[in-house]
Amino acid sequence: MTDLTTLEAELMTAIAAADTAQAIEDVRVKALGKQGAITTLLKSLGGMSPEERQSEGPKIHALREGVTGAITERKTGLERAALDAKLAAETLDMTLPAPAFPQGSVHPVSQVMDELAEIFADMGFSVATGPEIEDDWHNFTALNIPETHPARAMHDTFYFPDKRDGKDMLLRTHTSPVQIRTMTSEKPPIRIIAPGRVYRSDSDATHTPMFHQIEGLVIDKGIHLGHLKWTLETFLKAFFERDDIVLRLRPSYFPFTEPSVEVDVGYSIEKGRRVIGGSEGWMEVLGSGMVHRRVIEACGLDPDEWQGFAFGTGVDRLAMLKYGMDDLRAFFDGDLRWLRHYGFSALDVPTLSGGVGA
Ligand code: 2U9
Repeated sequence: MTDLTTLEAELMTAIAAADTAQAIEDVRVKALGKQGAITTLLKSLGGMSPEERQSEGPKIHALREGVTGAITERKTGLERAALDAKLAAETLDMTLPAPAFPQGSVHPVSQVMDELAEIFADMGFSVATGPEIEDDWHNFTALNIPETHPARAMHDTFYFPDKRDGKDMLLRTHTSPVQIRTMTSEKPPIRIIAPGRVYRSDSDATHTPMFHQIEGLVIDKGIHLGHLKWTLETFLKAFFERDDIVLRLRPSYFPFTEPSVEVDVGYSIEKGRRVIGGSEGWMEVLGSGMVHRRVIEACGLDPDEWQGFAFGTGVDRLAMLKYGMDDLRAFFDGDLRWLRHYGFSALDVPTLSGGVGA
C-alpha cells in the first residue's frame, strides 16, 4: 500500500518536473513501458491470491489511470507552450518597409489593341483571330487577288519554301484572311474586328517586316457607305477622345472593296504640334470600302442578298498618332528605357473617358 502511494508521489513529481517532450517520454517509459513500474505491478496481479488481487487490483488500475492522465495533460501543456514560444519568436514586424519589386509595363501596341477592342465592343463588334501562317487562297485569291493580279506584287510577301497539302504557304500580309475564315464558317449578320500581327518584306523608318493591323468587317442586309462613314467617325471620336473629329473620304482602289475609300482625319496645330481634330491639315488613317461582290461570292454567300463594308488600319501608326511617338522601329527594339517611358501601368484600365457615345 505504502509502496503504491510512494510510487504515485514519485511519478507525479517526475511528471511535473519534466519540461521537454523527451523528459515526459522518459517518465512514461519508466512507468508504463514494457519494463515500467506500473506494468510490472499489473503483471504481478497474476501471481496473487484471489483475495489479494481483489484488494490490490483496483488500486493498481487506478494508479495506472491517474499516471496516464497526468502524462497526457503534461504532454499537451508542453506542446502548447512550445507553440506559444514559436509564435512569439516568429512575430512579423508590419512596420518594416516592403521590399521594392520590379514591375513591367503594358506595351503601347497592347494598350491600343485593348482600347480598340473596347470601342468596337461598344458598337457590337466581337474580336476574331486566325493563323499567322496562311495559305494563298485565304490571303489573296478569296480577296479577289488572283495569281496574275498586280496587287500580289504590292504586298512583299514572305513565302515558305515548301507547299502544304499542295498549297503555297505564306506569312499573312494583312488580317483580311481572318474575315474570309469568319465568312466561310459563320452565317451573317457578321460584325467583327480582326486585330493581329502581319508580315511584309519591308524595312525602313516607317516600315517594319512585322507590324500590327486591325481590320473590321460588317456583313448584313442593306449595308451602305453611310454605315461605314458613321462607324469610322464614331470610332475615331472615341479613340482620339475628341468630338471635333472631321473625316475626309477620298476614292481609292483596293481589290477587295468596290467602291474603295481612303479616310483622312483632320488635324490642327496646337503649340506648334499636330493634334488630331479640326481641319487645318489632313492625315491618312484608314483604308476602307464596300466589300467587293466577288469576295462575298468566294465565301459562298449571295451578293444580291448580303452586302457589307470593311476597313483596315495600322495599330502601330494609331499608337504613334495618339501617344506622340515618332520612330516605328523603336516599337520592336525591346529597349527598356523606351518601354518604361512609353509603357502603361498594368493596373490601369483603358484610359478612354467613357467609350462610345460618352
Ligand atoms: C474582307 C473584305 C474586305 C479590308 C480593308 C483596307 C481597306 C486597307 C490598309 C490600311 C493600312 C492596311 O495597315 S495597312 O497597310 N488596309 O486599306 N483594308 S479595306 O478589307 C476587307 C477585308 C476582308 C473579307
